[in-house]
Amino acid sequence: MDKIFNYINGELVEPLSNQWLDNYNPAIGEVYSLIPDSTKEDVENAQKAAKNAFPIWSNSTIKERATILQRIANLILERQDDLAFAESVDNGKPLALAKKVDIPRAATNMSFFASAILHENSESHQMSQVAINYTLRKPIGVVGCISPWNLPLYLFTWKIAPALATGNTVVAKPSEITPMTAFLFSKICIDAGLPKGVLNIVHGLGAKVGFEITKHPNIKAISFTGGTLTGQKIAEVAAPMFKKLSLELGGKNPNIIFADCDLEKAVSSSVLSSFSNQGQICLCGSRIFVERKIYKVFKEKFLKKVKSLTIGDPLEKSSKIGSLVSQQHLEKVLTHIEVAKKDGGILLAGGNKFIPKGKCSNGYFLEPTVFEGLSYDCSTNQEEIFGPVVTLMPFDSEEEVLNFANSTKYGLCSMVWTSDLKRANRMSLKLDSGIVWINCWLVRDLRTPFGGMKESGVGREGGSYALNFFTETTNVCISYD
Ligand code: TXE
Repeated sequence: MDKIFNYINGELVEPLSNQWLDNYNPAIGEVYSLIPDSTKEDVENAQKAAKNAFPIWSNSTIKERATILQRIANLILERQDDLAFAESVDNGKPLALAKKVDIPRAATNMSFFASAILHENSESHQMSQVAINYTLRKPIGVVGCISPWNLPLYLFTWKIAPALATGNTVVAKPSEITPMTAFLFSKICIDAGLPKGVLNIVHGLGAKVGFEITKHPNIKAISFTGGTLTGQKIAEVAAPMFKKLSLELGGKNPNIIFADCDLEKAVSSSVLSSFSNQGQICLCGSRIFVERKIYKVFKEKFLKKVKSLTIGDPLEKSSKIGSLVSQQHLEKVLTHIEVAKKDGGILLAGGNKFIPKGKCSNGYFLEPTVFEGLSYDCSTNQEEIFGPVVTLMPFDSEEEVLNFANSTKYGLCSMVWTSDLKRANRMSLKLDSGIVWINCWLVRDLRTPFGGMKESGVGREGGSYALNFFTETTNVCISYD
């Protein structure tokens, strides 16, 4: 059985406890590797390594840091086939998706921040004849990066890249459900010549390793992506310690379709925003609101495409829908489907476990599921399901659909389909969302602010937002006298 090792002080090491956790391949429902069941002592060693590495790394030049990050990006691309295969096996997502999205984006994360740090500028403020102010941005020290299982290497590198680029040293924890690509990433860092202790990866359970990282007094900032409930737990520990916190949490995103939209484009994009990655993306549009006059035609076209989606072995090129990430998550999503039925939902597609023939017959597969006839305020339309389950609902006015859209405790992203630019701007002003996509979905410029409001999180990632999060700011005022 393959073993995954921690990456501490530049070495691949076993957990001090020599205790291991099973790592599943969700498409076949079997354990295929073991991950360290790390403890407080492993986190302590990682933190010490990061602390010892900080003076040299923080005093390196931005050119030196940019060069190493770019070398890591190049090695990700060189090994992208192995990384994509590992991601698909670990997460259950189609291999084609891992090849097209996850791994290329991980490389882009590294190269983007390798370049961003070279072009980052800071402010100065002239006080006429009195004085000049300039803003210094300095690395914080040892920082913690904790990431989820839905886009494992993509979200892991999205945090690590800006943290390293700004001269911090890192203690990172990937999800225990999808640890493999983080392990392969640690080998890439060694091969790229990242100095020992600059990045440390400690595998293990959230409530153990994640908790120890969050509460360690020498880990000065926490960048987290995951569930809202976990975000609350992290904040409870970190806030009284006055740690900087970046929390990217759940979503329940409205996908709003006006009658004057490009219908074919709206339908095709809505299939992707509903079911990509088996609906396990915080940015998925799980509530589809359609202007009444086109509701029938949209529903027909949408359902036709949904029912043609091929579910099956994620390694098969033809598979559009892979397995969910775990048995536990499959059960959670099935429970939501039962609740939707009890709430009076009319099942238009899916709703059942899917059992492929052959080697994936024990995998955690679920049919893409579509409901209509539910009220906007029922739990199915209020709670994040994080699986291939969406609801359709007609609306009659902008005011009505804004009320529906803004009714949840989340505020991550919204999609608006319309050919009326004034309406698009009006809606964007009024939607409770950190991101609004007009006539598109998941179009990403990494310089833009990324994140949500309400219970979708605190802070923004991306571009200067990430570089500013991972630095402390000093204003220096020099008198002219
Ligand atoms: O996230 P978790 P999971 C949502 C989605 C999903 C739910 C749970 O609703 O069903 O979150 O998913 C670590 N202290 N999203 O289980 O549990 C954990 O080990 C410190 C939306 O992935 O939040 C993992 O590394 N760390 C999200 C990471 O936190 C802790 C994407 C995320 O785990 C911890 C994924 C603790 N007490 C899930 N408990 C998005 N917005 O993209 C756990 N962890």
